[in-house]
Amino acid sequence: MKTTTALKTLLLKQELSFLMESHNALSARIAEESGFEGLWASGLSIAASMGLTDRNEASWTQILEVVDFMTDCTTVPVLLDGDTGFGNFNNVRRLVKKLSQRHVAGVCLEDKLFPKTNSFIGAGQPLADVQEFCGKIKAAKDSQLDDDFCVVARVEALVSGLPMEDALMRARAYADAGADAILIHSKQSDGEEVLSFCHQWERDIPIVIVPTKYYQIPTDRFEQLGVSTVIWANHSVRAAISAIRSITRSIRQNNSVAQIEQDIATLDDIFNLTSEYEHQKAEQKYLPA
Ligand code: SPV
Ligand code: MG
Repeated sequence: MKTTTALKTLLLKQELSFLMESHNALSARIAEESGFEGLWASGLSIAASMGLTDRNEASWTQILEVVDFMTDCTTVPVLLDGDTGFGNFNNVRRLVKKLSQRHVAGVCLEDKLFPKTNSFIGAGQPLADVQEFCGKIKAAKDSQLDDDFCVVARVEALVSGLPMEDALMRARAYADAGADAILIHSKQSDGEEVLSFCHQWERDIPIVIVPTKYYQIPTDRFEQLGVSTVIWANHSVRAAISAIRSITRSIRQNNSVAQIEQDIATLDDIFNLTSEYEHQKAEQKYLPA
């Protein structure tokens, strides 16, 4: 199955689907190996792994390069966090064309302004004009090279402190503009506003959520309310930071690696993850004996 079709199937199926954050090829490969059926190429996590803020400091072609390595070494679909589309409708057209060419299965576009700021920073952030954002969604849909490429429209109204009616109005407008799914985002830790949004959502198109702050709500509750897809948005890069910090500190304190050898991946693990052994077989096949 094409990865675009696989992502569309994940979004449309009755049961809850899960996308795991990946920020480079290695984390993508590990997420697939762990059984995830789809990946979230997180803007925050890719930027963090470059040592940059989540404010569009990295250019869109630098992001494209990272996501290209991710799709190259996996078979599951990748949904790219496309932020605000890196400009206006025209930048969106170019982005979607290049993503389609690189076998990225879909893009998520959020209704904020370029350069964006992470949703968990500061108070309310200015939102895009509804009609202008609808134009971006239409431009994205008109530019996809594959019929099943998915455009997820992300509603930031609740994050910006606007009332539920605004969030619903925006989501309906984005659905009308052709979005394949709506991502409703929230930074509240009790998850109530997302539950309430789902309760009031009357359209057929799928809802995607990112329970980074309201992680204590059992996923069953979202499934009961008809949520389609849950994104675990930053847990791979956060795991990497914790593990790297702990091991690095231990090496520094002990001037030795003996005490941590059992706690880290083996070299063989690296060779497996990077298909080293396949290369050895290929040498036998293609190099003169
Ligand atoms: C990301 O992973 O970059 C996201 C999700 O956009 S969040 O950080 O929650 O805004
Ligand atoms: Mg992001």
